[in-house]
Amino acid sequence: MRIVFLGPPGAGKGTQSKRLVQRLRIPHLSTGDMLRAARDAGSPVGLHAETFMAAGQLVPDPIMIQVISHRLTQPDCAQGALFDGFPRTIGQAEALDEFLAENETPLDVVLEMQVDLDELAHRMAQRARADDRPEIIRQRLKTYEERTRPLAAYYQQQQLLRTIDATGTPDEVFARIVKVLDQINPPRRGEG
Ligand code: B4P
Repeated sequence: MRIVFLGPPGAGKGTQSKRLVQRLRIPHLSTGDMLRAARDAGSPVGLHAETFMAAGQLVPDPIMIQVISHRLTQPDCAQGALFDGFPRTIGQAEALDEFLAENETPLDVVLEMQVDLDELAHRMAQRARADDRPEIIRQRLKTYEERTRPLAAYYQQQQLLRTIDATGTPDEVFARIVKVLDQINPPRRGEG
């Protein structure tokens, strides 16, 4: 399967992705993790990206498209992938559609995680990552509203969008995700 996780910062995309890739046995493509790894390795792309991440802004599309396209050409992505935090702009979504169409590997579903603002702020404050300071959190939420929220309509139009109530415990959220995925792709006997 090819799945996109959409949702504001702190919605639990990373948390749920880690669980889901274990169940589905597909690679976890977290652009946030890729950028942090590149930054920690001191690569030019990573150091450039850090200036945007630290300010709560999106890393420019050309960099992100290059990063994800490179990753998608690796053999483990042939059977499927979980996109966690990509795409985040219409430009990224169009580039992904183009890449997947060329390879005849379309998306199966886009899961939009919904959580209210107070809960998001609370979750991120507890995590205490460098970009989780209150003023940066506000900027990241603003960036999400302006640049990423429009993707819900984009994927709705393609009839790929499913919304997930992402409040409650991680177990509760995961159960809702599995239920939606089982409706799309019913488990074979013996699985589950
Ligand atoms: P990401 O790493 O994608 O981070 P995120 O959106 O903040 O987090 P996520 O939703 O995964 O939340 P998590 O599960 O960790 O991006 C970081 C930055 O990288 C971006 O701001 C941007 O600058 C850059 N970037 C990444 N991709 C990009 C792209 N495509 N284009 C441009 N720029 C890009 O959960 C958060 C916290 O909540 C955790 O502490 C977790 O334990 C907790 N939590 C999760 N689920 C919970 C639950 N059900 N109940 C209680 N707590 C919960």
